[in-house]
Amino acid sequence: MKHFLRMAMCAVLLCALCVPASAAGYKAEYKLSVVPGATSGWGMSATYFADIVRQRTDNRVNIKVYHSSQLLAGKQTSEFMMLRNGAIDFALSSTINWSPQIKELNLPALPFLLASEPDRYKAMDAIEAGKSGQMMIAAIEKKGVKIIGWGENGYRELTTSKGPITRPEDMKGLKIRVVGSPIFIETFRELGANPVNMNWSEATTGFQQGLVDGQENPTNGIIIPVKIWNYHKFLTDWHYLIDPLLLGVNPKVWKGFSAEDQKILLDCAREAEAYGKALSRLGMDNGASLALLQKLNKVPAITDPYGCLEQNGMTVTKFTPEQVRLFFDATKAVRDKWIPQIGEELVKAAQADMAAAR
Ligand code: X2X
Repeated sequence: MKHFLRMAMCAVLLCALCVPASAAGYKAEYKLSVVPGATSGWGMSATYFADIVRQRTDNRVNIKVYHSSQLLAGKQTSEFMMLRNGAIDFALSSTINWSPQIKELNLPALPFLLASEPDRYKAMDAIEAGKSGQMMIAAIEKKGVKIIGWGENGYRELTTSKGPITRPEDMKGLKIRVVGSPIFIETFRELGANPVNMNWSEATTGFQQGLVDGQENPTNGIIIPVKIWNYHKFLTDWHYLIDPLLLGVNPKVWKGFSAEDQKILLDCAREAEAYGKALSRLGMDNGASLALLQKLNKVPAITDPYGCLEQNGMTVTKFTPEQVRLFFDATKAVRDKWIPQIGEELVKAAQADMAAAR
């Protein structure tokens, strides 16, 4: 009997040793929130991130992606508070969705901020990697969410059922769906349109029912996956802003990971950012995105976004620099009002970051 007890104790001890020490106290599942659907660019980036994290941590960190605003009861602007309060562990989100809580995150939404940059992607990367990116991250972390990486939704382009849109006057009276973020409402009002605040979770039904005449979102990440041509036949390539994403973690959750796992998570976030940016920029850069996706063996079915839009009967209007200038001038009042709210210092830092990358 004594012998049996000794054997049993040994077995218990051995089992305890089998459990990796760093997994002690880890959750069985970490919830990652994504506002749009699984086939959106960010839905795919989030899945990529979760998959490589699971592999490289030998299943210690098991992240499940909840797309289509499932964790948010459809309300995308409540995501930041839920992440901060721990109802959500991770989120890959647009700065737009968190901007009602963090005014600095309105910087990328300043209309035509990148308009005169020779290489807008390079300019956006320079903001994220530079002092202005650090300032945005510091503002978020001060409000209680840890940031571990960037991502990209992409150039937000305008799609409409009426068109084509070639000059600011064409915007008059158009009902355009926007996120419930004040700077977007003001930008479209300034252009003479009639902005309608609608959650993304309800937007496609809204398009179907013809509640609005148009919307703005990125081509690769959103417009193609939702087959916008079923509702809108005109796409205006005005490049009025690039919508960056942020990968955030609840700070308590972050502190619960071992130093080794935190490092793995940071590495995976960097790789997911590169993958997500390639999805967003595919067919819109010099071929670098396609080359990366080929290297990763992750080339999506559609590699020629403009060809795809045209095949589906859409008319694409690509703005000339002169047309961009007209819209830039027409939105001056929005920039003048919002720059002091975002912070002059942050805007100046962004301009310096972009200038250094030229
Ligand atoms: O609601 C949108 O337009 C979307 C999906 O792009 C965001 O979450 C900002």
